[in-house]
Amino acid sequence: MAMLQLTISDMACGACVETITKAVQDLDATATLDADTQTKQVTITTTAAPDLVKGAIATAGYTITSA
Ligand SMILES: [Cu+2]
Repeated sequence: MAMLQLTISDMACGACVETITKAVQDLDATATLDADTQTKQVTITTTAAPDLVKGAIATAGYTITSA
């Protein structure tokens, strides 16, 4: 298990969190996300490789500004 802490600047609301969660869980169904739309911080616990997770989030249309 790896824990990733990312800042996703355009994660604005619950629907964004759902989209990001789905993108990550497509890679690893057991992944968990803890997201705060105020601070734009997301903590992801997953067995998937960090680069794949970041790629999936970018493909879903979101911008990672800090990793
Ligand atoms: Cu949104």
